[in-house]
Amino acid sequence: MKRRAFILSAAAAACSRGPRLNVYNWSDYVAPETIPDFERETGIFVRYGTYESVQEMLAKVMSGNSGWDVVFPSADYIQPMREMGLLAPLRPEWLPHLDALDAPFRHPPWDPELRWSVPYMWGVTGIAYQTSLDRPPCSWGDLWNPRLAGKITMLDDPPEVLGACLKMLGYSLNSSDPAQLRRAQQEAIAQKKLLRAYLNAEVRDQLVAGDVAAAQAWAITAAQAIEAAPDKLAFAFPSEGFARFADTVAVLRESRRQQAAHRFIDYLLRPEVSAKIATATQTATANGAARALLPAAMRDNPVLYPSGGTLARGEWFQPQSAASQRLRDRLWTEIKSA
Ligand code: N2P
Repeated sequence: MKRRAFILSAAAAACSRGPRLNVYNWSDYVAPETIPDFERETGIFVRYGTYESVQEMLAKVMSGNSGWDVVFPSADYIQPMREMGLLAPLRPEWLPHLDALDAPFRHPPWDPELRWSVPYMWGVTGIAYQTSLDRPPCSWGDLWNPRLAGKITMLDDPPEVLGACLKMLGYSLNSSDPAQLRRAQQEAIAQKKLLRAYLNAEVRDQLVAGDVAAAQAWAITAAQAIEAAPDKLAFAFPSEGFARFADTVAVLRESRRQQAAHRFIDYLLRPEVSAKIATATQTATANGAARALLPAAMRDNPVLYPSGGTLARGEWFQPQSAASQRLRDRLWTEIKSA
C-alpha cells in the first residue's frame, strides 16, 4: 500500500500534475539528495534552477512574474528587494525549525526579526591561490602583480570587485563617495589587462586544473577547490580587509505557493538536512544545530569558519542608496567595456 502510494505520487510528480514549487538557488548550494528527498517526503514536485550571481537572480525576478517561488538573496539585497515589493513577509508559525539557527543569525542586522529572510550560508571573500607560487598572495594589491598576468581572475560581481579595489585603497567596501568610487574604478580598469576573466563559482575547476594562479574567490568556492586539490591550493584573507557576506532564503511576493514555500524553507532548516548540505557543498552554514553535527574537520575548517580575530578584519556588505547604486552600476558597466 505504502509502495503503491509512493509510485502514484512519483508518477504524479513526473507529469507534474501534483503540487509544485519553483526554487531558484545559487549553484552548488544544496546536496544531491536535498531536492529528491523533499519531493519524496512531501509529494511536492520541485522545479529547481540555479544562478551564479545575485544580479542574475535579480534580473529574472524583477518583473514580479518570473514564476519562481523561493530565491536565495544575499543579505545586502534584502532591503532593496523589499523596497521593490518583491518579497513576501514570512510566517514564523510555518517555520518551526527557526531555532536551529546560530544565535547571531536569529537577529541579523539586515533583518533583525527575520520578517523577510532566513539566513542560509555565510562566508568571506578572499584570495584562492596555487601554493606553488613563490610569493603567495596575501593582499588585494598582489592581484595587480604583472608576474601573474593572464592567470588572475576576479569575481563577476560589481560590489565584490569595487569592494576589493576600495579595500586596497584603504576605504570602506560600502563607500558611496563618488571620488573614492572613481579611484576604485581606475584600479579595476588598470587591473583588467592582467585578468584572465571575471568568474564566480566557475573558477573552482580552473583553480584545480592549475589554469588560474590567484583568484578573488568566495571562501565557499575556495574550500571546494581546496578539497579537490589540498596540496596545490590555499586561501588568504587579504591584509587590507575583506568582504563578509551572508546568503538567505526568501519567498517571492508573486508566489501563489506560500505554504509549500515555507515547507521547503523549514525542511532546509532541519539540522540533518542542513548538515548534509554543508557537507556536500563545503559551505559555512548559518544553522548552528547543523554545524554541531558536522565532523570536526569540517566544523573547524579555517577557510569556512575563520577565527573571531580574522573575521574582525572583515566588513559586511551594506545596501547602497539608490543614487550610489546607480553610480556603481555605471562604473561597473564602464569597467566591463573598458
Ligand atoms: C554558491 C556561491 C555563493 C556565494 N555557488 C556568494 N554569495
